[in-house]
Amino acid sequence: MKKYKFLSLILCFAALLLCIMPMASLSQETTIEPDVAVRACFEPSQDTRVVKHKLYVKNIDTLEEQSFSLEQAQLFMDDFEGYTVGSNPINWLNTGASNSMTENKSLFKIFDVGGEKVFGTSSTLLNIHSHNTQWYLENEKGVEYSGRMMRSTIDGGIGITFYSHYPFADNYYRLRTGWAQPLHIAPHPQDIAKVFGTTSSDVMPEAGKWYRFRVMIIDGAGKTEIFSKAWLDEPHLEPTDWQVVAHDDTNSRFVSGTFGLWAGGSGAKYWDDLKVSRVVDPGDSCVVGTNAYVFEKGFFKPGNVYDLTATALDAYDNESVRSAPFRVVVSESSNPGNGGGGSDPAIMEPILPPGPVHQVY
Ligand SMILES: [Ca+2]
Repeated sequence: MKKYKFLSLILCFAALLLCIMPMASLSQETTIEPDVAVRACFEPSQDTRVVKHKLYVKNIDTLEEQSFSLEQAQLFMDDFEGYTVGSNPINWLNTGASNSMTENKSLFKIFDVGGEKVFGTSSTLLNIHSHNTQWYLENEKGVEYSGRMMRSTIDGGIGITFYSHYPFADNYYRLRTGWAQPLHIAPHPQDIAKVFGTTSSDVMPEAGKWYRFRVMIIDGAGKTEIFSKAWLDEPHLEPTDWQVVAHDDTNSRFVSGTFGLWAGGSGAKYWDDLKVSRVVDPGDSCVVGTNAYVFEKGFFKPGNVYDLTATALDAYDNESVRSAPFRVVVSESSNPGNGGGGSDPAIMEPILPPGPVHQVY
């Protein structure tokens, strides 16, 4: 990471203009209801590590400033609360022991753990899996797989799979802990899939405690990059830094697949709050649709003037240079925060012409 920052600095001094890439520009939506949405547009960048956008909104009248990180586009989310205990959630395929690709419905099911519905297994068979059959991720610049997991004994092996080719082929990347190992990336099978870099964390999940995890997979230039972190569930805070910073730059690297669960050995293993999101694609010039910033109702006050600036964040949450401000005024006549039931769209009018890094749509 330090090396990367240093390299960026060198490049910045060498080419002052280029160093603000991805240059951010802002555009406006005029008919999003009930809240205002702003689209952020970025110049395509060579830096595929740009994964998140951030918007700063400054009220020119009060000088109050707030920032918003762009929500990633959610593809899948299940907290399993909608299922009955003992049932199989839809779109999940359970497969048998020893990395079998044959279905075995009984291995994974819904459990009640502490009053919450979770997905899990009480089987102690080795190398069993459940795979999501709804999503086969491909042609994605980046995706993030998050959730939480817990094992009932320290001897149990528990993990999650991603870019998995089940049930067609027995290969995938995996974040797992097992036996006396901390959470680490264990690609499978080892003679095909290889990862390099910092492939292990120092997090050794304790028995009976939930651990949150985030895994981000980026399709970089000639390599699949894998970032991950895990931490004790609330009230513990998410660590700032990625614990795993790994990559696979072999010719057989995986760039597509589904996501799932892996387990083996003693005790029960549980998963919950599984979510897969699309990481903001830096190759797209604009962030649209579900990627738009949506503000709380009443956030923008009628008649007030705002400066919007955007920036991009890399995988380490380092910000690029902010864009020049894009000034808007919220119309007096159409205020999203006036309690009108959200029927009136907010109108944000640009009062400055677009500058060199601005594009107004
Ligand atoms: Ca749940």
